[in-house]
Amino acid sequence: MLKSEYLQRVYDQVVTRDPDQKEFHQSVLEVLESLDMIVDKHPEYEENAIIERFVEPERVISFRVPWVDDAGKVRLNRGYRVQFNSAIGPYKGGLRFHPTVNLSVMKFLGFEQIFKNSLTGLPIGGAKGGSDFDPKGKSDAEVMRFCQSFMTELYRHIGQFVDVPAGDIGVGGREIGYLFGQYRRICNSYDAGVLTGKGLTFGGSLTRTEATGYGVCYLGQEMLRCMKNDSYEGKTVIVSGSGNVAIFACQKATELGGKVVAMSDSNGYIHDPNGINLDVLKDIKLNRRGRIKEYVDQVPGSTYTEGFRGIWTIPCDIAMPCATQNEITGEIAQVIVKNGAMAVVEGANMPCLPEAVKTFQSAGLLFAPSKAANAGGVAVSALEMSQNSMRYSWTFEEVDAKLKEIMVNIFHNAYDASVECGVSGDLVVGANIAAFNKVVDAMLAQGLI
Ligand code: NDP
Ligand code: 2IT
Repeated sequence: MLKSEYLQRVYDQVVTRDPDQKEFHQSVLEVLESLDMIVDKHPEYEENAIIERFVEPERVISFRVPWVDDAGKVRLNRGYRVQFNSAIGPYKGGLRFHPTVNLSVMKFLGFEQIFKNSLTGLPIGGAKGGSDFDPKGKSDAEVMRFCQSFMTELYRHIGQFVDVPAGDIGVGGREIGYLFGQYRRICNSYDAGVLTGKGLTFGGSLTRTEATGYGVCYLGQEMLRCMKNDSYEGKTVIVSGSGNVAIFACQKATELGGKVVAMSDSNGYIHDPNGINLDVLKDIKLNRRGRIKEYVDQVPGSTYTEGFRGIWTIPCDIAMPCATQNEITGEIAQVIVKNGAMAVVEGANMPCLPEAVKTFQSAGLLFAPSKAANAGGVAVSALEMSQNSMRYSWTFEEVDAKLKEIMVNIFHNAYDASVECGVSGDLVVGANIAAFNKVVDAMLAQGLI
């Protein structure tokens, strides 16, 4: 139960309106629990129906995506774009292609994106999109035809000043290339800033590929430094997942002196007590689109175990879940605590269930929520938009330095907000409040929209 009657009423309405949208309810409740600490001091929120507006997307687009497979059979998927909030800038957020995509998942991700994008300090609103299409096992030609069909509808809803999609699960450089090609063909215009995560030969930014994973570690590093006078040096680290975010989180954690001993995919996990060999991992995942179990064929001393949640039974100092939402349950969190971990840094969006977050926090672990910790990807996306507008490219080192500065600022803004709220070091509350304040200011200043 929330203390504020107003917030409880808004939450009840969210649940009543869309009773099946469990992931969306979860992300809304977490934010309302944070706002519960400050809402009494802000009668203007209720007077202006601010929270009601905040939890209702500005626009939801759902469309059919027909495409032809290699056997000549017509297939059909469902596409979405949830344009959640554009108070501080054009809608911005990734596209996810995965069979689990539905409106609840799109709305939770779009809602989280409003806060994350606000925290970057850059002028970008919140959105998310995607499809229940599964790129796994599809040929390049099938993926291309699907992307072309997807963009044939999406193009009319996006634009560099309107809405700027990027990648997420199942959408990487290959997919963004096909999507951009189709956008350009339909619009007859080289609007590079309409998509981010593009290839380097057609307007992409250096460091975008690495940005989310690097950013997770930069934020983790600042958190360890400021809150425990510590670092990644000599720490045992576990990174779940083995996609874009996980690979570059593993790389940066290793560069910072940590030893990553386990990674996973949706089938199982590998344990390599000597530290993950990144060359082998990258070759399997990035060059061959293979499965993580292939790692053990090439690296003596490593083992593979079926089932992706078992990874958390391995002891570690720093846990970095970088696969997908709701991976870490309350029970798993207790195991992580019992094994002596000191910090959890969320790379995926909402990978820890609420009871897991509470378990970590009450056991005194440092906890960096995804909204803050994985904002580096979208931050460099916004830097890609800047470079596209300037018709200019920064070097890898320049973008990396800006990314680091942004992540350090995000930590301090969230930390300072937690102190102001009287819950010093609770970065969940701090990130929610710091992000919310900026968006609400912009909403109030712009009148009833
Ligand atoms: P990828 O598609 O590159 O990789 C996803 C990884 O997570 C794969 O290892 C995949 O395993 C695993 N995974 C996906 N779904 C499930 C599932 N249902 N159960 C278990 N494992 C699963 O995606 P990203 O690395 O880009 O994204 C990972 C997370 O990071 C997501 O939560 C995403 O929203 C978030 N994120 C991504 C950003 C980006 O810039 N790409 C930015 C900020 C956040 P398998 O191969 O078996 O499916
Ligand atoms: O969840 C995310 O922040 C992303 N998938 C990246 C979004 C973006 O626009 O770069």
